[in-house]
Amino acid sequence: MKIVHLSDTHLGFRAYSRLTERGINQREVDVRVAFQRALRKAAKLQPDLVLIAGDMFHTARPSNYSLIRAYRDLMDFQKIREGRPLAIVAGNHETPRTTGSGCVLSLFENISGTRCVYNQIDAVTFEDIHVLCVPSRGVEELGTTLIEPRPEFKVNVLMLHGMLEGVAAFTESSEAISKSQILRSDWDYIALGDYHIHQILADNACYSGSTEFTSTNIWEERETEKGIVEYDTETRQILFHPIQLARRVIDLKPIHAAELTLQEINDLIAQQAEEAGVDDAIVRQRVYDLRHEMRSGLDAAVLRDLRSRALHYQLTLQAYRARSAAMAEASSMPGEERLTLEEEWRQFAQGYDLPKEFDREQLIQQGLEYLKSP
Ligand SMILES: [Mn+2]
Repeated sequence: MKIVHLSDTHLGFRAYSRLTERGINQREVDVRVAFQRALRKAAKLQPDLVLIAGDMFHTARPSNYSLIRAYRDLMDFQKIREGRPLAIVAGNHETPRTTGSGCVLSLFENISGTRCVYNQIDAVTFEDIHVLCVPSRGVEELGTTLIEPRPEFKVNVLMLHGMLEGVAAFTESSEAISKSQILRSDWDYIALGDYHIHQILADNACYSGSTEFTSTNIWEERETEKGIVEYDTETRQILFHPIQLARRVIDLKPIHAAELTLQEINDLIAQQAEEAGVDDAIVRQRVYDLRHEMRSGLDAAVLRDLRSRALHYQLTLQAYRARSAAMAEASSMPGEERLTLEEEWRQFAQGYDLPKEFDREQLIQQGLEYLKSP
């Protein structure tokens, strides 16, 4: 039997300030395009079962733009598939804080062949297929629930939205889900969601990863591909299919400014951007060890031009600090890259739960202004 597994499409995600001609946030359109491409690829593979492992939506109350299009896209998808099984679990992003307010996913159960699980651990069945679903809200029940295949079904699938222990460095061991409870070879397949980087955990288990760059720190996943997973329960083979993204995410080489003149720094900023080609891309340029008095000498015209051409051009400045030799050595160790205050603020603000009427990018810029002022 053939399964297609996708996850973390984050429909309704918004970032940066650029709007389309119709006034929709450009990134909100980008994630929708990625969703469509993922579904198109999935339909071509003609799977018997499709799994969406959580965070289909970025928020519990997505905009009408994203909600209506997601509904249409899945209607079309299921029409092409003639109503073959589609199971969706809720991730943390689309789960409302209280159960009483209902979940947006319940709407999608009106589409033929579609079953959604959002409140608790629950199984959905399609004839001889059994899909045990653990939505985000069900994770805390794991300790008291038996998670195992049901032999009376021909195919047994486990779908879970949550972080398993050891998957990412930032997972607190107290919050992580025990691997031994979830990863068992007697499942025909284990579809995981929540972690945005595609990761294979066993021959029958993986995170498909997100379909666009939507996490709080997109820079840590910039080298990875986005896509969907195809799985064959007979051969137990995981096959990753990348999807083409709407725009590039470019992390330019950091400029180490301590020994450079202002002219050299400005030239490097312009030159690196030119070589990479920043038009319509999401770009970060880090400048390390910049002396305070040089800040105001950065070429405003060049930066203005880059900011207007890129979808987002982020200049991250780290102030020069006189360091002891030991500290300098420690900070140049590979893998150890401290965030600047600006980066930390940006990360925090990207993930912060904001009331709808606030423009996140404006808030971030405002915060950055405050950090700049003496
Ligand atoms: Mn997610």
